[in-house]
Amino acid sequence: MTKDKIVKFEEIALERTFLAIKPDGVQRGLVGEIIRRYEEKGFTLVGLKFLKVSRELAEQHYDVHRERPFFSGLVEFITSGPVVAMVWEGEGVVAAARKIIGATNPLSAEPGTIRGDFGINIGRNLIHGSDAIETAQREISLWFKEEELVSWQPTLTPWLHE
Ligand code: DAT
Ligand code: MG
Repeated sequence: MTKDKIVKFEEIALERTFLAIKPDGVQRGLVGEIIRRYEEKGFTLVGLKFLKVSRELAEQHYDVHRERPFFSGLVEFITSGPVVAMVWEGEGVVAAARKIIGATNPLSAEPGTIRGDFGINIGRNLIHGSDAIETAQREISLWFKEEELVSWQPTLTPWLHE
C-alpha cells in the first residue's frame, strides 16, 4: 500500500445510526452476538449504554406509532427490562444496519439477519434500528447526550476502504 493510496478518513461519507437491543435480546443472551455482527461488518461503535428505559423515553421513541393499536404493548415491552442502546458509524450504516436486522416480522425475515436467525414473533423482534438518516439523527439525540458519543478513527480503516 503506497502512501498516496491510503484512504483519508475525513473523505469517507460517514453516517450514524441508532440501534437498541430490546429486552428480549438482552434476556436471551444475544448482546454479544448482535454487537459482533456490526463489528465484523466493519462499522464503528461510537456510543453504548445499558439502561432501563423510562416510559417517557419509550413514548417519545415510538411517537410515530402513537395511534397504532400495538403502541401501548410496544411501550410496555421496551420498558419491561434493560436494553442496550448504541450508536454505530460508517459509510451507508443506516440502510445496512436495517438489512442486518431484517424484516419487522421475524417469520418473514431472511435467514442470516438478526430477526431471521433468532426471532419468531413481531412483538419479540430483538432489536430496533433507525429507518432513515433523519430518523437516526432524531433518535440519537433522544437517547444520547453529545458528550456520550465518542468520535475515533479505527486503525482498520484502510483495510475497509479503498
Ligand atoms: P421496525 O422495528 O422494523 O422499524 P416498525 O417501525 O414498523 O418496525 O414498528 C416498530 C415496532 O413495533 C416493531 O419492531 C414491532 C412493533 N410492531 C410493528 N408492527 C406491529 C404489528 N402489526 N403488531 C404488533 N407489533 C408491531
Ligand atoms: Mg421502525
